[in-house]
Amino acid sequence: MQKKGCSEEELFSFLSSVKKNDRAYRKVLSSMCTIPHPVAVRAHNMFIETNLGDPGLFMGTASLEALLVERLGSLLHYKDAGGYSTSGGTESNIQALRIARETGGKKFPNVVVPESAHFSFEKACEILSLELRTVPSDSEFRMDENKIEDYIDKNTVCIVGVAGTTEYGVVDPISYLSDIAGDRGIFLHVDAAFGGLVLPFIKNSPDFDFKLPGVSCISVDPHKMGMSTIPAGCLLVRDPSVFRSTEVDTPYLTVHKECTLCGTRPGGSVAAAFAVLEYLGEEGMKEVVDRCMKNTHKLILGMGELGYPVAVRPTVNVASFLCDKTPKGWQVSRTRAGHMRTVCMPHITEDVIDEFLKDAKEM
Ligand code: 0PR
Repeated sequence: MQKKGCSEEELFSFLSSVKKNDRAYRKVLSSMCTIPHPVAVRAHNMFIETNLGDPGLFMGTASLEALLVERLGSLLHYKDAGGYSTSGGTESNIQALRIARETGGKKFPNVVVPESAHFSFEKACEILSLELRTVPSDSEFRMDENKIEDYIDKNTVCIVGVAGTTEYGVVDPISYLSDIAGDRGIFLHVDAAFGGLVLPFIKNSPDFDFKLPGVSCISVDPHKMGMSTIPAGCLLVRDPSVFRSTEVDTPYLTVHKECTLCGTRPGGSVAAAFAVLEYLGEEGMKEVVDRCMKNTHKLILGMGELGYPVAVRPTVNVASFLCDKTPKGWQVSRTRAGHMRTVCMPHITEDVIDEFLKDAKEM
């Protein structure tokens, strides 16, 4: 730290020079985050100093968190869902597995996840000392229905399904998982960190949420397709009493128990997440998702014409291609199998796709 502070002008000129090293979103097709919606930024700034870690001090903000949970719960077919805001999919997945472990009551617990699961489950299992069992994918990169049962036994405390996979944008057979979990009384967690704010706005999309009776818990991230500011995730549960399993005493706060993983939690991004959903409503969200899906299909068609077929037709706006090159100046990513992975977030407009395809032709 400098002994003496600097001038504000000096400081901000330094900050702008640093920011120049960040990539603007325009040519980034690898990200699941995007430019926040203007109402998100306004709401975030309005609640910037609030801390949901001590909700008794910020009762207004805490009521917004409850409203966010209520809105997301209703969207995912259970308006009485319990929940709280998290820093994103990783934290939600850790907490989901923590609840499953605590309520499962097994001495040597294991968790069954699809091969396509996000790497956050690896972190969660390591932290929680859970055995991670990985079910191979079928030819469409979904959890193979015929193999699931081979991985479940009497020590399985949680089955995980992904609704909108990170690498291929597909949805696991959640309805089948719901039947198995229901029959065996196993906690079923659905990672809809990405798909949770896409699938409800797509006609005839597969069931993945609380509509299925076996689904116990869902991760959904407003800082992805919800166009919120970062960090904004949400963990939803069918039975709010499961939160007792992760509670600790917090004697010197305004509330005396806390079930969340983080202590201090931002209210700004919660206000932002709520603001976008409220402002756009279902119709506005559907328009955003329609546009992203239209652009995804345009990209799939264009890449196909250039000789780069899509690895699997996605259900959400993530498309991966049999292509080992990268157009100059663009940011894409690679799946574990080496496919070119793209995500058509709201900042990827139709003209951006045209430009990308033009450059892809020349690579
Ligand atoms: N579950 C799924 C299905 C995800 O796709 C992700 C993130 C997570 C959980 C974890 O969410 P958090 O990162 O919010 O904890 N998937 C992206 C990924 O890891 C996140 C991402 C976002 C990556 C922006 C790059 C980027 O620029 O690939």
